[in-house]
Amino acid sequence: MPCTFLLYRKQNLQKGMMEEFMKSRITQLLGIEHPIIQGGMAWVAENHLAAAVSEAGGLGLIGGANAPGEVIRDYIRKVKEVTDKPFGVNVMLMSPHADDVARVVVEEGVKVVTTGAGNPEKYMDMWKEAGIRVIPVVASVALAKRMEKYGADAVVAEGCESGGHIGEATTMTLVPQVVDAVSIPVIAAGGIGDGRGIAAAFMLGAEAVQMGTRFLVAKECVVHQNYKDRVIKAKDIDSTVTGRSHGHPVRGLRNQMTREYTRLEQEGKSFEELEYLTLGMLRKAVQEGDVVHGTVMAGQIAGMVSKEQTCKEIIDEMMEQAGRLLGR
Ligand code: TUI
Repeated sequence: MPCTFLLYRKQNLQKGMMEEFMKSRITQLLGIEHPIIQGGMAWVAENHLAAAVSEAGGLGLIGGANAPGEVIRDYIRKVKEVTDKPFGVNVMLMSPHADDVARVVVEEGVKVVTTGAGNPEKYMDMWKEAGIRVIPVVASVALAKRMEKYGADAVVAEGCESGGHIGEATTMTLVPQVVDAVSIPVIAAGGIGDGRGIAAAFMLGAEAVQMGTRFLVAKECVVHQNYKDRVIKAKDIDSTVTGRSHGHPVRGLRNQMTREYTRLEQEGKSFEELEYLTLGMLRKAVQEGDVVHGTVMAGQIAGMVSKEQTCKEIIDEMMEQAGRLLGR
């Protein structure tokens, strides 16, 4: 697969159209200015964050998480009230409400759907018939190929540097392997937090990036201040993965809860026995600011996130840096 971004770049430089810099099949497909997608983070990515990212020229996502369909319908309507730029919804496939959310996005005329934590095959026909751009998040080449076969418009290849539910492969190894395996555009995710990461992702063949952790500390992000402060103070090795022994690996910042979880996991406790430690604990951290007992999902780039900024400041700064590195 030739690097589509470089092709665009050459054509555009020839035409002298510098404003077209870093356009790709993804910016075209989604009708967005910058190749930046905000992760659909559970409990975090609600209407304010999604609208702010979209207004700043990226693609804002509402995170479906474990929320009922009607909550997501309300978020969708609130985003539409404040922006007419494109935005999307992430359907978290492990949610008990996934069927409802999958239907609500069709009813509300959402243009872009991403999926996470599973295989979205059973919804693909319904979404494609509704004209929705479908972008599954994948953690393996096998699922990327399968999604292409089922009509996905693009895939997000997410490496295990990401926060939250993760796969096994790193971004550096997964992205080029997925790029080589499919013809649809690939969006890189996991461990990308600034313009250097964006430039590197494009060099791996990605045509856009998805970022969560950097947007966690955006001024428009409603996550509790304690959560933001914890991310801002985090160092390079402050995240850890719990749940590997049960096949549900989740990356978050180390705290009393993750230490206890790890200890019990090493003792061989079952998933059911450990569930009490995490049930409702993401909400507790995000909304109540309990970053000691709560689940503080964040990716490995937390160590690089040093200040609160608006979504526009974050996106403009990263695009400027990426542009400089890629020889604008
Ligand atoms: O989905 C995510 N990240 C998430 S979802 C989430 S909500 C949650 N809350 C508490 C516990 C667990 C989750 C928090 N973070 N990222 C996308 C992603 N999808 N990463 C990895 C995958 C994935 C993994 C395996 C997708 C498909 C898959 O296998 C499907 C199959 O059938 O092979």
